[in-house]
Amino acid sequence: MNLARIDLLPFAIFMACSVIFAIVQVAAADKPNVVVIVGDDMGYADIGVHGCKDIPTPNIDALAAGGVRCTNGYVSGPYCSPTRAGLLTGRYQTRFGHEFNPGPAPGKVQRKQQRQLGYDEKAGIGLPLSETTIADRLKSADYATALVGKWHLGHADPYHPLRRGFDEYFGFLGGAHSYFPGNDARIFRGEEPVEENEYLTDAFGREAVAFLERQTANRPFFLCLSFNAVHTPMHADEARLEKFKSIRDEKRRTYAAMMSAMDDAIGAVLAKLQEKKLDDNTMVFFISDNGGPSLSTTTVNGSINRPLRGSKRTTLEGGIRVPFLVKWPARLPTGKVYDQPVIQLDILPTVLAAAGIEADPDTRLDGVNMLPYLRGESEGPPHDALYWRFGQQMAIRQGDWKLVKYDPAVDGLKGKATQAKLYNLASDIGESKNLIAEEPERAKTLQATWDRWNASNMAAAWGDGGKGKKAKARKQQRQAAARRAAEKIPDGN
Ligand SMILES: [Ca+2]
Repeated sequence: MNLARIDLLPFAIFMACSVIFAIVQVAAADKPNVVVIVGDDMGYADIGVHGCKDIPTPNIDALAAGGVRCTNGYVSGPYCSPTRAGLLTGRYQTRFGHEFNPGPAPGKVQRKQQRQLGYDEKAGIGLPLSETTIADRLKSADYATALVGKWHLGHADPYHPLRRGFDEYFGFLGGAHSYFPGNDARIFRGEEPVEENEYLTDAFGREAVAFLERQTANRPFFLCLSFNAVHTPMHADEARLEKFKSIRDEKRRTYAAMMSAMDDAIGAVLAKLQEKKLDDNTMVFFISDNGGPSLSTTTVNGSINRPLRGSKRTTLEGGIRVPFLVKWPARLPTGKVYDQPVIQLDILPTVLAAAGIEADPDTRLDGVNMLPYLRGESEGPPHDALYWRFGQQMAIRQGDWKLVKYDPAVDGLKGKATQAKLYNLASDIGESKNLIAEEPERAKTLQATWDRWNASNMAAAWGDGGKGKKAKARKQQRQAAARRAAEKIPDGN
């Protein structure tokens, strides 16, 4: 027997393990950290780098200066919950019935779709459990994951952020929330209701910073900082209101103060990344979940979408084109402006590519990895076309052309949706000159392309996209209102 060989065996095993451990450590250190910051109901015009004059946003502007600003950045819908569903899955939410905001009371007409998606009727509705979130995927790759802020993807237990891939959660489950303490509305840490005494946007900033404080370079992390600012209710603190006393319109003044609070919180997050020397290898995304609401039946907040036309709730540019910034000093250019259309669905595949994570082949992702495009390595547009469906409204953008049926309330009319209209966004960003009579063939082709895409969608699993009668919808609203009152959970849209 070779004694020397036996003696050396444990040492060799130890050395081999050390090498493997070192490789794993290096790989973990190489994986970028990810921070996704979501604003709520922001106007396209309301950041400094988009020309805003009355509301300084130095920290959002710094984010743009340190990375890439996507001027044609979109979200996949004009409402809160659907676009958050798209963000977390990298898939058009219409593929899985999440076309509208989920309410607590699902309607019978959509039960078929709900059964198809595996809903437990007693458990309520939310982001279908058939879907895998970006947090699930990153957690599986050993990321530390946290959500701070608004959820709006289901109140019920199975849909709780802690069961959708997030290790940590601080925030509220509904679509809107008071910014001031004392109204008994629930803020949760994990699953425990907590008493929060700070102005809510400041509290979300504080919690995001505290999460970053606990992170090290040894393990990558994913933080989703999901503000309800600048969604209604219009609540601002006195100090920030004082800062904007020169703005005469009261709603705009309050909006400015709320924007300023969000910008301050973003500044604190960026400063903490820098202080911990984590900023170089941290990807930071910033989007709004939909455009600014200006239509009278939306959550009007004083936002401005100029030069875009339309509002939250419409498939015109004002509802779906949003501030869209990406910063990753280690791998992306700084101060770059990128003009090809991208969409929030791209964030998930971009993050997975950056982290070297393969998406399971069974999942059909709609987003694409933006990195080669933003780095200038791939020419041409990342998408052949982008698509929207929101009830009777629709839109497709292919190149500079857009075919759209939008909410007629924009034109002061009633009804489900306008006739299809054709716009060239390169020459008419404000969608004012309908070219459908001049370009009928182009319109027909765009409609056919949208129809092919739509064939792979399913009917809405809830909301006003079904064939429910008005009385039933009113009953559902009454039930939802009663439940919110009982639980003191404000809801929004
Ligand atoms: Ca929103």
